[in-house]
Amino acid sequence: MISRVLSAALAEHAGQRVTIAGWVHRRRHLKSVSFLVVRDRSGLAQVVSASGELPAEESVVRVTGTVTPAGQAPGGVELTGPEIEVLAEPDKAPPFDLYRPVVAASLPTILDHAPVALRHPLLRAPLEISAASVAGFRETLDGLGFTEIHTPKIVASATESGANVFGIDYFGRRAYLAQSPQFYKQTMVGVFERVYEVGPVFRAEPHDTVRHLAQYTSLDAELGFVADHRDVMAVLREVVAGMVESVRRRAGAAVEATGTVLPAVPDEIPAVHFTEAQRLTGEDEPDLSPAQERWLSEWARREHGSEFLFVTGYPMSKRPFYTHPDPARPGYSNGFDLLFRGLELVTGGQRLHRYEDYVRALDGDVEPYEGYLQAFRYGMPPHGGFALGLERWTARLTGAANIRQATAFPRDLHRLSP
Ligand code: AMO
Repeated sequence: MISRVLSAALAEHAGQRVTIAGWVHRRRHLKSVSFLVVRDRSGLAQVVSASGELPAEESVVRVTGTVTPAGQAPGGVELTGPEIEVLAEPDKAPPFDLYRPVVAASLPTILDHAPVALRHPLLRAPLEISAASVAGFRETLDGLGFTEIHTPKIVASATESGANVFGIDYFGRRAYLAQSPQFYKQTMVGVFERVYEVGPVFRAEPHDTVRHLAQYTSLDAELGFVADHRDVMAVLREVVAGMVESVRRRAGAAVEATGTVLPAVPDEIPAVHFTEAQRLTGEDEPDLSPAQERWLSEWARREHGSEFLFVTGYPMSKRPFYTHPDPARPGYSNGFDLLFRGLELVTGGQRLHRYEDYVRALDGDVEPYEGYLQAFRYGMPPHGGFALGLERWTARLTGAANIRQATAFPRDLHRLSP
């Protein structure tokens, strides 16, 4: 259970009458006395009442009582002589007992009842870790001179590939839900040099897996004046370290509750070239399979003591058209992935930055991309960037088996509500 205790704060008011407000977490009747445990955003507090009549679990209450030392209570104090005001009564009981330390419900039951299930401290904890991670992402990039941007999620063309894009009707025209802020973040490098975005992206994923969502939160960054992809990887290393540090600082109780083991981020994250990754795994497919990613992660842990591994130099044929080729190795790119605990967590790389290179990459078919390509017609610096999938990060960090445990309201092949 969350170890933070609301009554620890109450201890500073021993002997005084105080008012707290929250939800009835648990009620318990003994022979002559009843106990009410109240939960608020900071933790739990025990209330002792002589009355046998107590509001039901998940009632919203305001309680005024005297702070009294009590060895057995969480935080060493309880409220006695309470006046209890019920602000809202629940219509029915929660789908499972929220006060039990272990969650006695299946994932579908939890997801179907998310608005109430997520009140369980253990189910809420990954969301706290996620929030702390985003704070660390922003903090690190703000410190490096990046500007936060907000780009449209209703767009005119696919960015990553046409295959997994959702089409929508936009006032009678064909439009799409953005698969990535890719084009816009590149464009904004021409304005700010260094930009980032935290926002939803949409992927019409036809696969029902534990690592894919149809909507997820993408942590994107893009920066100008890079020598090549290695400058981007160096920024990514800082970002990941900042996220881990922020989780440690801001979400300590959630880390403890979930048994999360925070990774060490090496000063230099080990990197292997794609061809070397193929040689190591003894495969020669043009992309890495999930099994290869797991194997490589294990290898990095064994050989380099690192839970992170960069794979660089993916074949050009497997990367989107905006990818910059490796000038030294024809057919290979300056694109990379970052693997974390067996899974692809980040994709990034250096991009093309000259207009004529885009015309060539698109085989002259520039018309659908006219808006985006304006940036390149008016001069763009060599640049690159990356995108980190927030839910994958949170799931990997907390050891959740399913990405759906790392978001409040997952969207997938089957799920559209709540
Ligand atoms: P990519 O398509 O590889 O790259 O996505 C980047 C990262 O997003 C996460 N991710 C997903 N998470 C949950 N569900 C999904 N369906 C899903 N698909 C991807 C992964 C992945 O590494 N524009 C490029 C990024 C760039 O080059 O800057 C892009 O979107 O963690």
